[in-house]
Amino acid sequence: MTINTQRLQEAIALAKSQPGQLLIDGKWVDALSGETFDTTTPANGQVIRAIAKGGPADVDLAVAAARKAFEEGPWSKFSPFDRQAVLLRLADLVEANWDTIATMDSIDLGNPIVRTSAAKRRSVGLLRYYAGLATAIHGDTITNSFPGNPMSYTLKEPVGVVGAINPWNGPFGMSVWKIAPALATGCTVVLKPAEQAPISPIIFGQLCLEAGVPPGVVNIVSGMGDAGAHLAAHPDVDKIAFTGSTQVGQRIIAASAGNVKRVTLELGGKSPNIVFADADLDKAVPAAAMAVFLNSGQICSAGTRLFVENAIYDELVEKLANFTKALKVGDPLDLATELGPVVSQEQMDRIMGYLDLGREQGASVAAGGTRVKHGGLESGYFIEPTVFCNVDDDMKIAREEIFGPVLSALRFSDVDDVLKRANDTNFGLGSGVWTRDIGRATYMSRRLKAGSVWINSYQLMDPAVPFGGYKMSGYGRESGTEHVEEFLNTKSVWIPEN
Ligand code: TXE
Repeated sequence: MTINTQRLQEAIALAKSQPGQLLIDGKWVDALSGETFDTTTPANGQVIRAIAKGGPADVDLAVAAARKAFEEGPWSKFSPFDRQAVLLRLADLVEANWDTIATMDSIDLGNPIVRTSAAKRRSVGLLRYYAGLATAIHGDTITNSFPGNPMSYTLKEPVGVVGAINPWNGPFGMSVWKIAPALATGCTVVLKPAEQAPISPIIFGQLCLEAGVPPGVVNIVSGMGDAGAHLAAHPDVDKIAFTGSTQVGQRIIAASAGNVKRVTLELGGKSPNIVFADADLDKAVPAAAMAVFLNSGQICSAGTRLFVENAIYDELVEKLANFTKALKVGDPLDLATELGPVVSQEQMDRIMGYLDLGREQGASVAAGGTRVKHGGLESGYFIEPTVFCNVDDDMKIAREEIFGPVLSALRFSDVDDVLKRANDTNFGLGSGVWTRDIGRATYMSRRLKAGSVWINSYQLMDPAVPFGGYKMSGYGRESGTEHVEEFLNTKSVWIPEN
């Protein structure tokens, strides 16, 4: 499946007609340095457009605007119902502009258009869900033990200025996921999108303005890691919401210590997906494959360690390999494409390194295993979806996050043994269990050390259901009412009767 260059040029022209500057205090501005960086499409490495390269000085301006909007601006006078109305308008605008957003994420990130189009439901759903929560925030009246029972109650107050730092694997959706709860609670935001896929987050900034978000409430500073680091260390930022690598997450914790910021972290994973012999294999095989190959494996909760019960191991691996070989890899803008390229040359090289390592350490390749070097895809960052079998727990491909379309199939024969092995990782984001035995499903779900357990399913996510990690996959929860709490302070008020 070759790249349709005319369609790509049309999409690039559309990208060039979108804003590409920094959004600070309600205005589009160049970086103070005047510098820009090029964002490219992983479909063939072509430059899409130049984007303003914000640095620490621009972050300072954005944080000052966010502080002013939080303390003095009209935002602090918006009632919860006003904020709800803004979020609902924003949801309508996002819905109306979805074709552009989907096209931008498909060329900037490489995610197939079928998937970026389907992601509308999630982004619009998130905005409407947080709009609902904006008017549902409340404290409690609490009975206490003092004589005379003075009144004691809690108030919920926005934490203040939020620094949101995002990765590239869900450029638009993750921008919504960080900004919508901040707006629902009355916080103001400085977003630092990922340098690999900055176009659609900037479009979200434009839509915020159109929806009536006041100047300074949402600021967007595209740029490199130094802009993120400055935000994380900034003394006037009250909270950092970060999604990305565990290594950068650790740096953010250190940087945030200066003013003891609130921090939420959604980091890497090496999630186990466990298939018992009694599972419905017709459902388990495609789901287990797509638990890894969705977004070319660039999903933090990808079920990359597939544990298969001994009795069905050979059968399942064969079915999985056949399913994988039939997946259509190609042009992200083609409706028939199921897997696009990975995001960058850097990520491709990293993944190719793991493919070599898997072979060197003794794993066998049941499907894929190489870069796609034919059919007009040679200049893009395409990697065949890959199934490794005969993988041992100690191999690097079974221990480290690859963040590419690479699945490792491991054998097991005992429930408690597989539980121990599944939990033998520093990560704890997702997990899956495939069985028809409800007792076993319950047993497993209670013992898996992960923030999500999917039974006879994988990767289900909803605005109302919390998502987050155990262990080095991070802390804090996104989605659900718990997410809103991450943006609130609780104040206790005491009032004696006299
Ligand atoms: O992530 P980074 P990268 C994992 C995945 C991937 C690896 C590297 O394994 O292969 O991380 O990806 C900003 N202070 N995940 O390099 O570096 C950076 O500019 C503050 C898992 O893209 O963590 C970008 O905006 N910010 C993951 C964001 O942090 C800094 C998603 C993420 O970049 C910074 C992505 C610093 N010192 C990668 N340095 C997931 N959990 O979904 C960089 N940044």
